[in-house]
Amino acid sequence: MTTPRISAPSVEAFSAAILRHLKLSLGKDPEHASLYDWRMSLALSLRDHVVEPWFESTRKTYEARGKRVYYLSMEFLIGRLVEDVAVNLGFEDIAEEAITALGQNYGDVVANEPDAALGNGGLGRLAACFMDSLSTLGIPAYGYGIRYEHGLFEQHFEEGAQIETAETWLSQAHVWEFERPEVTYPIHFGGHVAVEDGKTVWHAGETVMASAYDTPVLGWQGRWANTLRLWAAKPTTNFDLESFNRGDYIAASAPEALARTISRVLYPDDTTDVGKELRLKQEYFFTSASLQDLLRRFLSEGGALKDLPDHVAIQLNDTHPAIAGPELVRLLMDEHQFEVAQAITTARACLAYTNHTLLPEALERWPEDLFARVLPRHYRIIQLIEAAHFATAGETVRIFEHGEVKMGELAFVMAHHVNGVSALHSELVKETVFSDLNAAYPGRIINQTNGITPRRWLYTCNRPLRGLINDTIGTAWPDNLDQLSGLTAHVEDSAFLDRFQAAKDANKARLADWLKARDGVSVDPAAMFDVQIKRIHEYKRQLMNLLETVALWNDIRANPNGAWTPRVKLFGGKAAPGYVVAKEIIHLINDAARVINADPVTREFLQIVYPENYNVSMAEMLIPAADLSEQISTAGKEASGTGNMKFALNGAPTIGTLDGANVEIRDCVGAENFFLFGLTAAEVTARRAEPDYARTAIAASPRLSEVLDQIRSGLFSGGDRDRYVNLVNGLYDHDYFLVTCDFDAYFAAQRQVDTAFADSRTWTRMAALNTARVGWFSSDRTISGYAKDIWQAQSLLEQRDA
Ligand code: DL6
Repeated sequence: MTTPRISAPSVEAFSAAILRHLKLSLGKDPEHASLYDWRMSLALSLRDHVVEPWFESTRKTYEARGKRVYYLSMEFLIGRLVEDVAVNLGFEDIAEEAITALGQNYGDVVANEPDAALGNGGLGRLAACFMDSLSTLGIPAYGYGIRYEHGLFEQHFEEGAQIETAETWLSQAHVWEFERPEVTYPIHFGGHVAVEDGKTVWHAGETVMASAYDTPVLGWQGRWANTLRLWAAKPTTNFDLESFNRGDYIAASAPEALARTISRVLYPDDTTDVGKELRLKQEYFFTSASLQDLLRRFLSEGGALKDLPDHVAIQLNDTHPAIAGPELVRLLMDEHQFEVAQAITTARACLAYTNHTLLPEALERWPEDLFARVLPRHYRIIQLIEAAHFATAGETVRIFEHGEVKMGELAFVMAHHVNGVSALHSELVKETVFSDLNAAYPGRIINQTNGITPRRWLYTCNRPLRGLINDTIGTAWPDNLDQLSGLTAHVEDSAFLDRFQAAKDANKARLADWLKARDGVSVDPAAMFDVQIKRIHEYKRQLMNLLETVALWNDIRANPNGAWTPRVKLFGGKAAPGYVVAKEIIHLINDAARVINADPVTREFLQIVYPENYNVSMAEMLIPAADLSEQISTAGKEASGTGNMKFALNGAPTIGTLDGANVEIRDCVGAENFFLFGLTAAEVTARRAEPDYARTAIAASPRLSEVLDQIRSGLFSGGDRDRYVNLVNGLYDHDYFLVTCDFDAYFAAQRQVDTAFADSRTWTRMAALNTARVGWFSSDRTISGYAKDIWQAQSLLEQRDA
């Protein structure tokens, strides 16, 4: 194990630091301090120890003059940081003992921190895991994104239906960030383009300022710290005094309000039409600020722009920052006098693009007229880029088509590498969405299977299992996760399996207590915890899970004395506010839960629990407590998944389809430790071509027919036959995601799960093998792959022990 860089304070010294912050930073004495005050003081005391390694890493980065990675992402789903920082510093015990000595409950203090919910789901959480790994590996990197005033909306249920309210994480001071008022860049929109003295000039119609806020991201054992730089939009003039003096107070504040709109809200949907213009402005806002910033840094170190690709690797997290291509070309041409061809070549040598979805509606396209109005200079530059692309690759693939600008194609053409996020997904990217571009630019598409940081997703969130692993294979695994394979030798050892089971039981008991305390819901920790947590989407098929639950309920009612395996079906996730079908699915789950949970005949065997407002912190509670991981998307639709990796790592076998990274997880854990069902991606395509495939599947399944009839009859909706008519008719008429076709196979696989779970020793062995065999899914491995295959970036850590 490598030694921590940071020397830990004594508990007494750390307690004194907390008290000092309580007094001097919070202005409170211990007698009157609230939980908030204690949490802030703890966070500030931890932060004091982050600054030095952060400075040192920055110093080394400047000295090395090597390559820096710039990760541009609309989303960073960070969650809480107190525990994360304490763990990475190696101070977790000290922090806990100090807070306890001061008369506070550490768990309560930690839980007081709001989640930084600057993302929708997998894509944003991946970005957060990548930041963690970049720091752990000592690769100089900056994350660039938006400092949204309101993160992902808060979800509430009213009579089972999802209601959204604004999230308000910044209503309290965010202690982890440092404001950089001196780091600002103008961001222009609109206006027109003119040629003056042979030079193209953009006369902008509107300008806002991008203002930087930096959060240090500390890696494992404090060896390295990179920076997450988030941009807030500010006006060029803060306040219109003339209007104020006239008594027009609203007009006086208008410039600030208008500018702030740009960084006010995280869009709760990847696919929404609402606010198209604002979203385009958000994307350009943070991308332009980030590129201006990295160019300023490069030039301030005396770099020559022709050498930019040797020093700068820019990764585009999906198409959201795809405007980086034309923006970098614009900066090189308009501000640094590059010729167009040289600008395009230089920009492309810096840029790489990650595709995270094959869903056509999630591949961004902007109406040409909107785009030309908001970004007139870029509109012209994209024409130049398209012309250069035609000259190289012919005109098979256009960037402008049907009156739209296609951002996927733009990102592809302007990237030296394009990567998918699982082996299957990367192949499908080649065969489907980008097949022509793949033919035109062979070798450009590569794969980098996603990963997760084991520091947060096992070490921190699953203390009981951490303890067992430390005792069994030592403590070097958190930054060398392949070492988990050492657990394999112990899966026949009954003492080890007892402890593995005890760890799971402890996590289940913790979840049960939390559900009781937060929602007043009682669950039986002896039952199987069967968990599906993720964004609510038709392709993820929460609906199929619910239909299977109702079918199981019917079977138990028909045979109440059968040997049923008790189950708690746990759901968690938010639906985009404008996604009507997803919201109907949430409503149906909650409606069915009300009826099924009240049934005295089935109560001891089946329960549905759907805690509202799923977020990162809730995932940290649910995943270690899960017995079964639901990864049941329609094959070919889930690009990778990362929840699937977190569950397997925490000893929850998967029931799943051959989709995304499930395929690779199954290869690693072994087919016998994975409950596979359903059509393959190729079979899905073939089945869709069959006439009436859904009606045929429903007619062939008496179980499914019964469930659909029950829903239609109003059984779960208080007699209201209209509530789910669209949802049910949708399955008969256009079941694009093949819920009906996979239903029977899914039901059968669940019964295999029942049987396997009933044999608790065999189940625990299977769970332990899942943990032992998924070390490959560490985001350290993923980032090492990006560094080697895409960025050519090096670690600056002096020495890393094996
Ligand atoms: O790559 C991270 C994550 C994958 O694990 C998920 O499978 C994928 O759905 C998600 N993609 C997105 C982008 N938009 N959509 N839909 O969130 O990326």
